[in-house]
Amino acid sequence: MKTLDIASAVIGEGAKDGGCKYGASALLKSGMVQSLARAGRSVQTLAAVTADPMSARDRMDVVARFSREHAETVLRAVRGGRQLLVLGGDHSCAIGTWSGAAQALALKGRLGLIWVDAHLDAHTPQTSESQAPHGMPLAALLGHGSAAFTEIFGWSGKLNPENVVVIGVRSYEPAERALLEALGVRIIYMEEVARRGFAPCFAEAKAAVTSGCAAWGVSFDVDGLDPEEAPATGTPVDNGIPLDQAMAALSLCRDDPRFIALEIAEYNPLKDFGGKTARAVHALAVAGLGLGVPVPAEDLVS
Ligand SMILES: [Mn+2]
Repeated sequence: MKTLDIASAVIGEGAKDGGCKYGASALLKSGMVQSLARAGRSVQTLAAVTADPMSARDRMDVVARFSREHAETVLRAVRGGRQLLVLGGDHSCAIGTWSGAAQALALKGRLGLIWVDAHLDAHTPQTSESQAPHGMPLAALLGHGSAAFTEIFGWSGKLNPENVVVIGVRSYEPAERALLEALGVRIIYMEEVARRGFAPCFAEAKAAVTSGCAAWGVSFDVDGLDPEEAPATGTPVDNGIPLDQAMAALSLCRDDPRFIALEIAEYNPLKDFGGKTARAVHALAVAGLGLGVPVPAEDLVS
């Protein structure tokens, strides 16, 4: 079993409400290393990468600079043969995470990605009303949007549309849907998840993102979960994925040597009174990365 590296993506500048900047440190403080160690993993915590607004021109530039540095951290970990847990951070951290993973694989083959989210995160500066970078990472990874986001490591198109599946979607703008449909990305909307269950949808997604790929990962936006169970997130949307179904699905990541990284973004500890959402995030991490029987969320301390 590989060593597990935890990468802290300390960024909130990609969102309107910057509270997610404190997500990674709060999750570590609430015992994430211990939760994973109890689940049988040997864990090492990497030096945090922190977005620095004072050295940047504007919000896009903050995210671009952060993304390049974070991508280098991920590149080193994946090249070193370690598995990764990336703790956000608003979801703009995904630009760096999956650019670094794709760069690490560049000569070995393609990267597949399951994107769990209430939103599509597929805006470009041309389509986004809010101009918030955390609404743009999936488009950027597919090669659309600001060159500062798409051209990390000097090449664009870190993900191929046929190796990306988005699940749990229930709030989006027409332009995002139009872009992803034009590219041929499979989108599993929440109504389909409600009908079929999340785990069967995730299993289908896994088959798609692993087909012909050297490695795969999961980017999990906490807002994909039902806000009854995970209220402390940047942009909650009702009627989301039940936590127990998410845990069952993520357990499909275990024991797959091609599974290189789990990213959990948009956890906002400033809204997490009582630590309920932290417990949900611990449960997701243990479900996806732990060994042995998945631990129920209520048994994880925070
Ligand atoms: Mn998102």
